[in-house]
Amino acid sequence: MIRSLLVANRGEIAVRIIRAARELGIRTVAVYSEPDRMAPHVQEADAAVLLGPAPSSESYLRVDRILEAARSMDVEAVHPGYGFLAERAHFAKAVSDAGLIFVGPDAGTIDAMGDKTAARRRMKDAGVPIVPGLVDAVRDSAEAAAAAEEIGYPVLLKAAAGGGGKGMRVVEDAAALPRAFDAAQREALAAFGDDSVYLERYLDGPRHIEIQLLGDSHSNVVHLGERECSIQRRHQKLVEEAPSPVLTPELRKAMGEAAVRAAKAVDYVGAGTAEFLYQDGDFFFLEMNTRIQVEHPVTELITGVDLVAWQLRVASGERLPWSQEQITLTGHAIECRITSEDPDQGFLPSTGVITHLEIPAGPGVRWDGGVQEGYEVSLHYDPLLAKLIVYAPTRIEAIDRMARALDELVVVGVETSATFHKRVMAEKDFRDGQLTIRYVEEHPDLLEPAVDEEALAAAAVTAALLEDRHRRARQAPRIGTTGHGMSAWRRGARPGAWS
Ligand code: MV4
Repeated sequence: MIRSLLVANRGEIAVRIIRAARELGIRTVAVYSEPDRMAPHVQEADAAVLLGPAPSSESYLRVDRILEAARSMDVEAVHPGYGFLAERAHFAKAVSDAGLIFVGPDAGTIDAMGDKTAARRRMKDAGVPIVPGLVDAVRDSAEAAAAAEEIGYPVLLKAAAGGGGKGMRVVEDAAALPRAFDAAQREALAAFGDDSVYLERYLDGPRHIEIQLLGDSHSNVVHLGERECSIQRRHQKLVEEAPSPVLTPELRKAMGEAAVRAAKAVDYVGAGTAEFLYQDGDFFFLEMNTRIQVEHPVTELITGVDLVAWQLRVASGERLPWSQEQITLTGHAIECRITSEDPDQGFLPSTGVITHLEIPAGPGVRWDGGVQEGYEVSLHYDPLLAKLIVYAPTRIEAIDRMARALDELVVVGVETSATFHKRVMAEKDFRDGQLTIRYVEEHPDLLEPAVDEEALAAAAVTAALLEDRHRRARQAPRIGTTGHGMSAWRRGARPGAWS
């Protein structure tokens, strides 16, 4: 087993990795930027090394400084987390060239999955269903037009070097193709330094469902079921859950087996995710993420498998101990990404010092956090403050548990996405499991402050009563008041509950 690990990340995922490492008896080294000097990941590691000033380009993205820290602290392995350097093949290569263990797949696998057309070709050859379309880039708009006729409109132009939605263009008909092609090429070049584009049939309103994979260095791969990630806005996921409310055991098995074929086709080692689009009983491979994902806890809760611990164990050469049949899914888990963004202002980033933080607790509640009271939220990094994850026997119980946990959460100092999440937990289509990647745009009310007329009226009455009581108390001191009036002001109080 690895005995020491450098965690090349920050925030909640760095804390998560440090926790797994400690349980395995692994010594941990954190790295940090100047403003993160007192951050939780620095405090929880056994040692910490300063990388540089706040900007990521001068700290968490500095491969040279990270490798120097690894050398000076004499660690054996490096865990990249997600984001930052996690899916940069050059980083994986630099780590192994330095004689260290990279906790993740090798540079070749990261590269193979980074090129979308090459990945599609490989997946098609491996018998993994892909969205109908091309497996090669097109040279010009005439070639694109010919392909589009064959695929059938609407089609979607995508950047071959892409991912994450950049350089994507929906094309409704042949007349719109030439301009869309030029725009997609330009955007692909700007975003990825490569103007190659290809096309697929456009799916209108599918679900985003992904399969968690684990592979070891002895050619074993298992899947750990799916996560439903349809609730997103501008390619940022907001709520994830496991299992998906739509998958039958048969579909889960078919999708899981396809994902395992995908992983085996690239000799996958470590934790990875196969992303699919799902529509009307059909599923299509989209891309493979060669990292631990933000939403991994929902899978951990329904499988009982510690994914980060297993990343470290397979990186140490251990064998996965399960056959596929031994992986079972129990109960339901939901995750809300608590970000420093204001849902009532179009998810505008919010900054400031967190002056007060009350973390939800109680049965079935998990908090994967990366901030504490006194922490200053800036614009330098991703707005994810923490993940609130709940587990319950059934989906509806998990939703009600999440609503309860969100009511317990208090963050003072920055606005958070929690107001949005509360609205989602109460929304009918969500509760019915009616989800597509267009869920947020199709429910614009979720992005507006809900005026609760009843609560407003109750608050006004309470204020009047308190004022009246206060006046009487002044006039006739020492006449007993119950003091119960104030309890009406507790968080999440419902009108009627205190009358
Ligand atoms: C699609 C699609 C519809 N049809 N491909 C967006 C990011 C990139 N990874 C793939 N994406 C999509 N590909 C076809 N053929 C719709 C999306 C898409 C999407 C996919 C997953 C999660 C959220 C999304 C939001 C908008 C569009």
